Amino acid sequence: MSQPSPPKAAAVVDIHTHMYPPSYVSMLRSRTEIPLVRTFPASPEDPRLILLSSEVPLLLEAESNPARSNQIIPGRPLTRHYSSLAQKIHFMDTHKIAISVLSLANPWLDFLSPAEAPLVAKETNTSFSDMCASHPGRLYFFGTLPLTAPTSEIQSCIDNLSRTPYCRGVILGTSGLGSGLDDPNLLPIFSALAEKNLTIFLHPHYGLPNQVYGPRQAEYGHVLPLALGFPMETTIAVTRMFLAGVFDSIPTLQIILAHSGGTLPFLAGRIESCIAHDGHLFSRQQQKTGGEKRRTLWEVLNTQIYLDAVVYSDVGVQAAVAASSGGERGGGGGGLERLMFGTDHPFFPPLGTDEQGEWESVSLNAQAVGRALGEGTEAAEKVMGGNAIRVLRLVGE
Ligand code: 5CU
Ligand code: ZN
Repeated sequence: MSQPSPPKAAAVVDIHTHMYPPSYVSMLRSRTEIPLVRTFPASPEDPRLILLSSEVPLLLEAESNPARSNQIIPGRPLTRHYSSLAQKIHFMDTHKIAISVLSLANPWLDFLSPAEAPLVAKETNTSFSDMCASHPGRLYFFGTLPLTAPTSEIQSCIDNLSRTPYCRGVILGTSGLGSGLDDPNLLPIFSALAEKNLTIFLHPHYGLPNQVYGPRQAEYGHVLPLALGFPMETTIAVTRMFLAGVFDSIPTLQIILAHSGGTLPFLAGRIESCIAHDGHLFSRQQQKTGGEKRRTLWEVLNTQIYLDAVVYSDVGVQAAVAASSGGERGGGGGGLERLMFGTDHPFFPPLGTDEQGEWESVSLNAQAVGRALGEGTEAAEKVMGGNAIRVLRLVGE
C-alpha cells in the first residue's frame, strides 16, 4: 500500500473554512433564539441562518409583521455550502485548493447548557473526523470544545481530539468560559492544548455592542458588524490575553488569529506605546521583575501568533507580514513564515451569480497575496500553503 506523500510545495491550503454538520443544522432549526434557522413567508423555500445579535431587530420585526411586503429578510441564505461535504470538495476543486482545515462556524457550542455541550461536542468532532477520513490527505480539522461544560469535560475533549488523526487544533471564540480569554481559569486548558500540540484558531462572533452601529444600522446590512465588529473583537480578545500574561505563562501556546488578527497588525504599535506609558502597569512590572525587560507584543507576534491571510487587500497582507516579523518592515524576521491563506467559505458567497463557480471573496484573498508578495514567488507559495503544511503538520493525498 502506498504511503501518504508530503503535499507539493505549491499546494494551496485553506485554513479558514467552515461547516455546520447536518446534526448541528437540525439543532439550529429547532431553536427559537439566535443562533437559529428559520424560513419566512416572503420566501418559504429558502431557509435563513440567523447568527448575530445585530440581526435580532430585523428578526423581531419579521416575526411581528410577517405579511409586510417590503420586509428585509433577516440573516443569510442557508445553502448547501454550509453542510454538504460534496459541496465543500466541489468548492475546493473549483479554487484549486489541495487541502482544507475545516472548522465549525460560529457561534460553535457557546449557547449550549453545561449538560448539552459535551454530547454535541462529541457528535460534532466525530462528524468532522469522519469527513476528513472520507478524503484522506485533503481534509483536516480544528475541533470544538464544550466550553460551557465542567472543566473535566473540556479536558477530556482535548484528550480525545489529541488522539484523533485528522485534528490539528481547536477553533475558539472570544468568550472562553464566559469571562473572556484572559480568565485565569482558562490557563489549564491553554496548557493542555499546548502540551498536546493543538493550535488554537481564534475566531470572532460577538462583535461590538449594537449601539455603536447607530440607529441606521439596518440600512447598512451586515457591513458594520462583519467588517468592523469582528476584527475589533479579535483585537481586544488577543490584547487581553497578552496583558494578562497568557503568552508568558505558556510560551509553547500557538494561536492563529482569524482575519489577519483583526486590527492587531495596525494597532500593535499603539498597544505597545500605551503599555509603555501606563503608570499602573509600570509599577506592577517593577514590583514583579525588579525592572527586568518585558516581552513585547511584537515578540509574541513573532513567536506565538500566526495570522490568516483573510484580509482581502495587499495592504493588509503586507501589514500582516510586517507585524508577524516582530514589526520589522520588509517582511524580515520570519513574518513570511507566519501567514496562512484562508477563504472563510461558506460565508461571503457571490451575489446574483452562480455559487458553483469561482467566488470573488476567494480570488480577492489570493490576488492580495500575489500582489503583496509577487505572483508565484516562494514567499507567496509559503502563504498560500507551505506555512500551513509545516505548522499544522499536513500530509497530502
Ligand atoms: O456572514 C457572517 O455572519 C459571518 C459569520 O458569521 N462568520 C464568519 O466566519 N464569517 C461571516
Ligand atoms: Zn470565519
